[in-house]
Amino acid sequence: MQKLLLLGDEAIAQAAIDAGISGIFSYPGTPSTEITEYVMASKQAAAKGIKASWAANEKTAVETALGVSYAGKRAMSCMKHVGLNVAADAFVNSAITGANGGFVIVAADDPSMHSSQNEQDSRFYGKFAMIPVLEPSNQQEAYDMVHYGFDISEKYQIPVLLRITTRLAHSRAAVVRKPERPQNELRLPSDLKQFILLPVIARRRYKGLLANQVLFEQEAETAGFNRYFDGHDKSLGIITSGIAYNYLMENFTGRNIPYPVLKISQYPVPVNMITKMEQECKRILVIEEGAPVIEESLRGLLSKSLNVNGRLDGTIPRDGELNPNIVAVALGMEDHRGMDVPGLVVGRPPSMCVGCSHIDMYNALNAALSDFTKGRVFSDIGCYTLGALAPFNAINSCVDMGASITMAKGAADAGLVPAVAVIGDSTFTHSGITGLLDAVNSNSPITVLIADNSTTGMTGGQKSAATGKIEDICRGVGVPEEHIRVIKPLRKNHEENVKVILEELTYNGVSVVIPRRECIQTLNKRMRAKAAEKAKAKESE
Ligand SMILES: Cc1ncc(C[n+]2csc(CCOP(=O)(O)OP(=O)(O)O)c2C)c(N)n1
Repeated sequence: MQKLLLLGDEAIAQAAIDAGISGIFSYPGTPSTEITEYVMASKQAAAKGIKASWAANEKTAVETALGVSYAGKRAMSCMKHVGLNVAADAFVNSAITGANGGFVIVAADDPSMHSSQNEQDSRFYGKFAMIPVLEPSNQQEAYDMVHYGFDISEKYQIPVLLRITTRLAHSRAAVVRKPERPQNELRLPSDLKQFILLPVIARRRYKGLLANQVLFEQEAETAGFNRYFDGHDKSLGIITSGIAYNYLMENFTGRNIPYPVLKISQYPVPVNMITKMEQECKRILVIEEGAPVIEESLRGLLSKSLNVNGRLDGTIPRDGELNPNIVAVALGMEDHRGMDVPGLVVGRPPSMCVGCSHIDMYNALNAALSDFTKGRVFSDIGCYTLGALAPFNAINSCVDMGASITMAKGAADAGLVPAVAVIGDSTFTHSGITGLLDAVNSNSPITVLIADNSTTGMTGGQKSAATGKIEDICRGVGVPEEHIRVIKPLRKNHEENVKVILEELTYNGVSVVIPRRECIQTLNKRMRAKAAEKAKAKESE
């Protein structure tokens, strides 16, 4: 079969195409974005008519994919870990409705918060929803697990969660492809009431989900992704999972480990394999990327009080991404940390691009707010969050997508008037609209700046669902027409922009100011593509 050099994200995307998906619906978020981008750019996917699109948010993405599954076809939905919080209602309930066509949800966790606001472990969500969870340790396994995930999803009529982490998503390795499968035919569920979660149906379905747990456990014992490797030195047994398995291997030349090793890549945890290790070994070391999910579950499983080391007792740091060196230290081996980065490479804090429209927006906002006391700007997640840094020091919060408007409303309702929200165009359609409706319904005195650079800039410039629609949405939600103001954030317009913002700050109700100018990165990209097209046309003349 063909061998390809792929990122972990790309391996998942290629596998989804080969495994016969009919649709992929996602919302961008590092480190998951490249999965959907790969399918969007794939000629193979286009030829197969696979639908690939960015949804307004992760919840709408999961629900759309569930609709594809309802229709009997295979679907995938991808997001970063915090995206699963947004999709959680649909995600957890989809475990009760079950799947019809195969349904795989990919959550990409970001230990050490390289580009995230928290460090959460999506395996908890899988356990919470009581569905099978797959956790690949390398790119090939990621590819294979997508095929297997669709298999068990259809076999047990259940959504499957594929959990990856940053290092796997963004590193490349050779991947051997499997034969392509055709897409499913349209085939509605045999029980047309299965997806109606009225209590009487949901109770029955929930009992079915509980009954299936034993089958999911058997799958985890027998599918071959969970493996027990024997070792002659039983003073220690090692349980490891996902990418952490590779970090363990890197510490032993020739991959010769003296201790028994249990590699867990499929959940629910394989109880029989764990019991075997408990019986054989004096002590267990748990090495897992993310939260101590396996380690905590051991506490309920082990019959005798065995010595268990891991993140919970500090043998491994409680937070942050693992690496081979941390694993070596946990094993009592030599600390082979490399040399420190020499002073030649100076750390570079993040900053907005030269020419970014957000710079002019913050200059105008800061000037407009100069006569008010500080601490009244609630921001959101996007490139404009960099307004927190010097020289702007312009914002006072960034919590989760959409929280700018709702927090400003809360603060205004509590008496902080005026309160300001700053939200990007993509974040506005992701989670800002309902908060704006709440503010309109209570006529809260807030001014909302919707920073419209007509793209999802932070994650690399994906299409924004808001483009061309923001004024209509605000009008539809009930913001008075005369308090929806569009400004062009440019240095030459500074005085005029300050005046507009100031006028709206003094309005005693909900006002919206839309600083609108294309993202400098997407503008440059567009210009380059145009120039290349022109040059090509000239060549062929
Ligand atoms: C729930 C959730 N999903 C996805 C992300 C990743 N993410 C961070 S900001 C952002 C959108 C940024 O776009 P926009 O609001 O238009 O602002 P811009 O970066 O273009 O200024 C995304 C998708 C996230 N942090 N949280």
